[in-house]
Amino acid sequence: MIESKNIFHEKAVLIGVITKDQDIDKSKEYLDELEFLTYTAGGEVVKRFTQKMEMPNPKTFIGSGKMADVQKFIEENEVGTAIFDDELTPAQERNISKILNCKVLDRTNLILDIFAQRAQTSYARTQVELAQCEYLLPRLKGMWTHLERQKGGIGMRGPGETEIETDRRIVRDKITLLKQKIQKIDKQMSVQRGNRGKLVRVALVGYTNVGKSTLMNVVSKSKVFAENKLFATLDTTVRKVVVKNLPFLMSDTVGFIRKLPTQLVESFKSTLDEVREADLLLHVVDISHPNFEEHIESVNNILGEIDSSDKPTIMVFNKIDAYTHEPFDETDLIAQRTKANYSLDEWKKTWMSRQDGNALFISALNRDNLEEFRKRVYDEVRKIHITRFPYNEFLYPDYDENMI
Ligand SMILES: Nc1nc2c(ncn2[C@@H]2O[C@H](COP(=O)(O)OP(=O)(O)OP(=O)(O)O)[C@@H](O)[C@H]2O)c(=O)[nH]1
Ligand SMILES: [Mg+2]
Repeated sequence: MIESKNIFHEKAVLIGVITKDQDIDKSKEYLDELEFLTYTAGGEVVKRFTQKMEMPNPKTFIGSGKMADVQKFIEENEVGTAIFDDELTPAQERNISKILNCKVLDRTNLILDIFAQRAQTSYARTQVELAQCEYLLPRLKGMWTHLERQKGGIGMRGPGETEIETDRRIVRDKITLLKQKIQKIDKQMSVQRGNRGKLVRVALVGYTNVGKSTLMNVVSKSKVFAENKLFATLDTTVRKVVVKNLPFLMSDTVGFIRKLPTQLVESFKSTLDEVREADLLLHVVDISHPNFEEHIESVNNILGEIDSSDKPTIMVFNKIDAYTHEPFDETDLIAQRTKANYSLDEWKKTWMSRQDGNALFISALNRDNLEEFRKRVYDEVRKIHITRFPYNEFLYPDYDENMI
């Protein structure tokens, strides 16, 4: 299953809906992200289709007229893949495949596929494979239920059902096997973590592509893979960092995304142990992204899912070099001032007061304001450190900028 490397060699179209809860702007932002995901998976988006509707059509997600447009475009332009922004039910996927006669994927498929492509270590691969199996299993069940309904429960012992039952058993067995494998590695990793002693543990967390690995590299002088694609990092890297003479551990891990498939959060729980067991979180945000506030919310939701909401956290707003805003025209009597008009200073004020001072504004790329970053992290780590090593406090005198 994991071999599904580079399923894309072809052109793709994106399909999304505009609903009551998802206006035109939101829909555009979501499709932008879906396009970035497609690009990360190796595909090329040639057209986007959107439709205004109360709620998605239960049979085909979009209406039949729009579907005919999509079908025509796909045929005329030899498009191989249609990608829907929301999770499709097994029935929708089947119906749409029949009409479009091409590969039909949803957001979850796409994310799972990127994870499969990017998994480097056997541990990451095992976790992704588990997520893929978990995703597949209810879908096989869906197919079976569908058959049962169609045939009214009579004559169900036919080859169709047996095949699906066998498939389900194979997938279930595989899930058991993968879980055992993960458990074994977990034990080894937990021993490794135990061996690290009582050093304070700091975890970088945040939405995907915000610059966590770049910051890790700058701070710890290590070489963690960073690039402008989604989910560059799938494993957790831990480095010992010393600021002045205070040592602590810093970890960089997988980035989060809106609607991260639950199967992935589940199976990546062990990779996320580093976050769960951290003493301090550095929540990195890409302030140059128009949707950064929504990203913060998604990250906070996932932190909640892994019981890490209440940890001490510093908000680290990165990419200040790339932040742009539309200056507000005071002479325009009709226009309303919006957040898009905020200057960097206004965001600083807003977040400093919201976070009780626990916010930093930096550029990891240009190394702007890294001194303040180091100082803030040092102060927080030191507070925790001296509770663990109370007799060694004299070893860690107050921060002195000249000594870094
Ligand atoms: N302009 C600008 N770009 C940055 C900055 N920091 C990182 N980047 C770029 O943002 C992209 C993503 O950086 P990564 O460090 O890979 O991001 P990440 O958060 O580790 O991403 P995932 O591992 O995919 O979750 C890269 O192209 C970086 O060069 C910054 O301060 N300013
Ligand atoms: Mg990374």
